[in-house]
Amino acid sequence: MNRNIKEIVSHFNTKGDYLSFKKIITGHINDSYYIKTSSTDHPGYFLQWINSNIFKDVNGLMNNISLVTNHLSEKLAHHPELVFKVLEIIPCSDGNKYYLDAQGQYWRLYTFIDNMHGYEFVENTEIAYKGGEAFGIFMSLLADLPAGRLTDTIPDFHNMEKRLGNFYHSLNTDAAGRKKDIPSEIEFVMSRAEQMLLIPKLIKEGKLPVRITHNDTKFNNVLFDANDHAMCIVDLDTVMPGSILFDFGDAIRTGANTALEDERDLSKVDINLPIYEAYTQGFIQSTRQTLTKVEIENLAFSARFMTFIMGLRFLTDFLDGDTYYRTQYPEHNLVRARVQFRLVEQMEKNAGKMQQIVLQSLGN
Ligand code: GN1
Ligand code: MG
Repeated sequence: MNRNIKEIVSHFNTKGDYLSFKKIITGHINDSYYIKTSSTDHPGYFLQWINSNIFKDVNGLMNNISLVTNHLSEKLAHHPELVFKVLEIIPCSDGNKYYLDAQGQYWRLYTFIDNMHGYEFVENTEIAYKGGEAFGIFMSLLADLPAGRLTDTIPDFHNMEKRLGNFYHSLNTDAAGRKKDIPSEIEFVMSRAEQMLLIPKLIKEGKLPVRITHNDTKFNNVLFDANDHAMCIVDLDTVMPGSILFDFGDAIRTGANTALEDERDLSKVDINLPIYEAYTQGFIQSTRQTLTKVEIENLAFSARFMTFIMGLRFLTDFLDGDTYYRTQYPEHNLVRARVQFRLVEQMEKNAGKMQQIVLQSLGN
């Protein structure tokens, strides 16, 4: 794809003239760039190409982000004790929230959040606590934004029934001829499929509340400042109606894994219980007023649920021939799936302790 970044940026209302760009390697879906302008008192911009093969309704998606960021800014204005930053959408010169180029590609621009860092790997329990607290605050601040105003940017995103259905379909199709390589992973999925349907069942029966949730709470989506204060929640593409369990679970999947998402040495993969405990405490601290009994009962299990669903999605994409996630080598999705499944096993072994930690954190 031919990308003229300078030309693309020229359609947005920037401060200063375009000077240069730098590609930022992050995420598996969109492409990101840092944009430097001639303005000396501006941190620059964060340009993103939005993958519209995955996000089919970019207009709805950008409306969601606009509603959410406006709501957060208003709420924070009334809560001076909460020191947070909110992503700022930079509109195009015609007022549009995104730019659709002549090749049919979608672009958006944010103010760059400078002097912040995220954690690919959570280094200590203090960081974990603050991350949990921040994601909890994010959700709590959005609690009074009517969920019906947001579009589902990816319908059935964490719907296990649908994800299992897609997996079985890909297994039957075997588009890339890879089914023969994964007998033990198929067995892993089959043996756990039924228990994983508990959460969708509770949602269907109305026993788990549907709230506005982030739905992609990788730990590195919390940005920390130089003093390690959790300052900003980023990656808002999937903020839409969902269960709080999705947000808790995905943060544990990423933050409390002793290894990275694509570690080849599975012996390094384990659940880091002290990090899990600290995250749980921080999260409960900021959500305890909101959490229902059924949510609490399933909080520990949600970590396993989200780890399983990500493993399932990586494995499905491996079967499909890597059509969804960006990969760096042919078996990358399989490596990712194996890490998730190993982590599920480790969580199974520690299920009792994980449940106990939730209960203890509520007592604090
Ligand atoms: C994708 O691109 P990134 O890293 O923000 C995916 C998430 C997965 C994640 C796995 C829209 O997120 O659901 O958890 O990869 N996002 C989408 O690392 O599918
Ligand atoms: Mg994301």
